[in-house]
Amino acid sequence: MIEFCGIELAHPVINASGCFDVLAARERFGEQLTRQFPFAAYVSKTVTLAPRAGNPPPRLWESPAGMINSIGLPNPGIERYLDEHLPVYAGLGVPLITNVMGSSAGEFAALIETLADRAEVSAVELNVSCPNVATGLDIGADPRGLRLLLEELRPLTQKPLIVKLTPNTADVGACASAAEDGGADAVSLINTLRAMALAPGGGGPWLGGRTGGLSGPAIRAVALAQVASVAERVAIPIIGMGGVGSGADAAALLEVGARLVAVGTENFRDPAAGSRIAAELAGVFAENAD
Ligand code: RRO
Repeated sequence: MIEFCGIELAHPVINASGCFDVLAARERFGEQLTRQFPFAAYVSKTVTLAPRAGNPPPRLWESPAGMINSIGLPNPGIERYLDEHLPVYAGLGVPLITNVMGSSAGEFAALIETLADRAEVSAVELNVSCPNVATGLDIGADPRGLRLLLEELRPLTQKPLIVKLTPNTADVGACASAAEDGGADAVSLINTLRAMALAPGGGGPWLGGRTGGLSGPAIRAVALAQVASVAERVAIPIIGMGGVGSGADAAALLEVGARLVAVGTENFRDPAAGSRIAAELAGVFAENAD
């Protein structure tokens, strides 16, 4: 058992927000998914107060050892999330972490207050780091703004607050430390790195949102460096992610200071990645114990 912000988890491997669609997986894999859910906790895709359609297509670009997404936060809004998604997520048999994003402190506050008395939700992850929307982004790269935001949100719920940090900043350690000072219970990193691809044959940017976020093995070394530097700055637990595709990758993030590891882009290549990586990680631990 792993303890994380007072929550008991069977192992240290969870999914990265937006990278494992339970509703789609249930259609494909049926009840087996809920009998043997691959992750120790489920992190849902970012939800906002009002519904959002997302960015215009194209939304994906495959790059060497990775991909660039410009999804733009499509989601049904918090009301439909509670009515339609929450009952399914609550039946997965693992703790649920709901990821939320607001474009102002007031929107974040409304989301947190709405979730505060929902017993199905074990923790809330604050997305201050999506690279694909015009608003809500800068606060994650501004240590003072981040501390003030957390100070405002902290009294609104007893649930653990996890701050999803942006890698698109010169000093991620300062942002993590500010989140901790403001009352965050944990930090998670890294979100995607801002990136761009041009349309083959000309015509400007390929992605409908112009720029997007780079993920996958291409960012693994960046994630390792940023998690290591955050671990030197904060005492609160860290969820490490970025290019994790194997138990060895997960073990590396744990070695530099992460408490949990999240699997993101690898889920799109291998829908069974969660259980495979958790098993590989257990193998790494067993080898090290010998
Ligand atoms: O939806 C997205 O475009 C998105 C989000 Br919310 C995020 O946090 N990170 C990302 O790479 N894409």
